[in-house]
Amino acid sequence: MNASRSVPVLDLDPFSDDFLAEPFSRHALIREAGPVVWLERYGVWAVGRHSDVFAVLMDWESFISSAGVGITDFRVQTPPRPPSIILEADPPLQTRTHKILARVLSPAALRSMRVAFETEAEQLAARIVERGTIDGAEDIARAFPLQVFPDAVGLPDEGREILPAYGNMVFNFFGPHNERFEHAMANAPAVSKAVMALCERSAVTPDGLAAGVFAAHDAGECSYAEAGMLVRSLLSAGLDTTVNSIACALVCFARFPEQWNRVRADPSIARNAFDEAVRLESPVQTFFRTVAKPVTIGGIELEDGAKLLMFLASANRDPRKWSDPDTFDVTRKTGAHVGFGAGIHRCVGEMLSKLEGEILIGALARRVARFELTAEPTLNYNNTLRGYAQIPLTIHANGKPT
Ligand code: 8QM
Repeated sequence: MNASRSVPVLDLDPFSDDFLAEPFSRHALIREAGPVVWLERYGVWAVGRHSDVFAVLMDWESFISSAGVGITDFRVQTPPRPPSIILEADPPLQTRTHKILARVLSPAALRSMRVAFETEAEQLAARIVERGTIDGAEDIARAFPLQVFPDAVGLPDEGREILPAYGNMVFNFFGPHNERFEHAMANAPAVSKAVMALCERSAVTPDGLAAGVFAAHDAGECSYAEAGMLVRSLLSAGLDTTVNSIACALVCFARFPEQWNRVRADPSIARNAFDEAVRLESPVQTFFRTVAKPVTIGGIELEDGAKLLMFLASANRDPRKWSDPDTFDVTRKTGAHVGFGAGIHRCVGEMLSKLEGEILIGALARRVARFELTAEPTLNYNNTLRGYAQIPLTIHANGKPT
């Protein structure tokens, strides 16, 4: 084994309130300790440097997803919802399902959403400028995706209200069985059942993303049950992620007002500004893989069956990769960040998320001169996601004294 190598052992708990309140300084400790470290509290390996996180993401044969991408090993424990057939799957299944969702979320499909997104973004921007004093987490970050995304999927109005509770369950599940996990999972069977009811062909409109998934079933690319599971994946992956990305972007704009001024001066950089916020804050902080054959990282052997934690957020601020990694720079070249993953599991909804971000930020840039924090934002603690419960803001309108 690793008798002759010194394995860095850390007793950090990456799922504790303490760690989540200020994860970034802890990530530096992990990166400095070595290419791979042992987290003794949970008995798992972890990587935090960009090059190692990226290498693990790319090597899906050594680091599999089908045993779960949380700390729970599906080969030992039964997960509270049937495994995702895209996230918690390996090729060849994942290749087939990814292809279906990639087509459903293709540029052509997204083009038809632009007008509806713009209309909603304009109304929202006008509304918050009118009000002046808002909670950016609720009135912008949750309000926008919660309206446009279920519409785009083709969900009925009735039943959508379950989605926040479902997201809370999905993203806390990836962590250990801490208090947050227990609380989020309290109603798991009922919540799962309500969500699956939204994933029936009879429940969705004939022109949305869900209908596109059922069309793939009609074409013989998947079973009816698999189509329902892929609609579930849209609902699992598409909402809380975007909500938190927008919340993170708002906090960045409030904390770096000169960067907001650059977006106002040239709204065509809104999309890159959104991507830079994803790099800096990493709404998806972590995911696990499971070691499927003996491998080494930095000369240290990882045993078959071990869980390995990837600190995506740490890779996104690794000074080995980024200059001024802690600085929000809306014109930075963001291409190499791993906030949307990398390799075969790279986010299939990335372009939809960026379309939402671009359109919303663009609409805000035309009306808002400054986002002023009137109190510290409060974090929403979650085992996977970084986001905000509240962002108390005064909105200063364009063309008025600030
Ligand atoms: C995270 O259920 C799913 O397929 C699924 C759930 C969560 C995600 C992705 C897929 C990465 C955003």
